[in-house]
Amino acid sequence: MDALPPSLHFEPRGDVGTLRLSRSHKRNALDDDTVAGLEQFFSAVPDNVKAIVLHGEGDHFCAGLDLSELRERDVAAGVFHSRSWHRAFEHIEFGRVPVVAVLHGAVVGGGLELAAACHVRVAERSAYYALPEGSRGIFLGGGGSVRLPRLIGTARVMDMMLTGRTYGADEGVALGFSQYAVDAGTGLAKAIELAERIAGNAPMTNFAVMHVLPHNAEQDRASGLLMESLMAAIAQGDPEAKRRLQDFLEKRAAKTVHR
Ligand code: 1HE
Repeated sequence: MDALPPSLHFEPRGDVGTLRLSRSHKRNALDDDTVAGLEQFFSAVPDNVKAIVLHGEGDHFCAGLDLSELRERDVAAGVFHSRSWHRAFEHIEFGRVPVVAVLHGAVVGGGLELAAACHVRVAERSAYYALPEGSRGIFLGGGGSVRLPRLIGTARVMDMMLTGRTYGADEGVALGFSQYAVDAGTGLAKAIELAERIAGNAPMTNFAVMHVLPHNAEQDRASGLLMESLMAAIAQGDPEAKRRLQDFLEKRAAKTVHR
């Protein structure tokens, strides 16, 4: 793996890897180097890593776009800048392995766009969500206008951007910002536990979940159903699926129960 910028810190932990936004003096605001580092990392996740946990150093997950870099940019540079975020975040959403984000403190602007590109979100109770773009005179640029309405609904995104409304961690679970809310200081451990579960799945199943579900949410019904049949056949034809089915039929596998 090529060297990452100092604002990103990767730590392998067996099947799971953690990637930390390490720019807490700027509240993990995303500057160009960090966005390029995210693209570089997620386009070449180390082969032995099966799930990633993304978290932020300090008191905040991410304060969004580094506003100090915005001053110098003209219109054309603005388009290319936004496209660079799109490339990086597409590598997260449609990469090789699922990504679990740990959210705490500010999850705002581009920080919320980054969180939305991840597959599972664990929010500590300090987490809050905001889209201050409206008040800063700018717009979403990291895919948020596409991903966020699908996550929390167009009307809610409009309200957040037009009126500056914010949401907290607990209501965030009910509204779709995150799938989990946990106590302060426990988010990383919870995310690692979830990532280890994810890493234990057959890789083809994780691939199918990450790639087919979002596409099927967007394409027409007939194409979606056909895609599902093709993916189901590919997944079940994999030797890993055969082994797991055999384990169940010979009573070596865990039962599916509700705890
Ligand atoms: C920053 C940034 C940033 C902090 N760009 N430098 N995002 C926002 O509009 C959120 C802006 N940030 C804040 O509202 C606050 O910083 C926080 C609520 C997140 C945290 O407050 P606090 O009191 O802990 O920290 P602070 O004193 O405000 O900031 C500490 C330092 O980080 C300070 O720099 P310093 O050199 O004076 O120490 C801040 O200037 C710096 N900092 N946030 C640059 N965002 C692809 S389009 C996406 C569009 C967007 O993301 S718009 C939303 C931008």
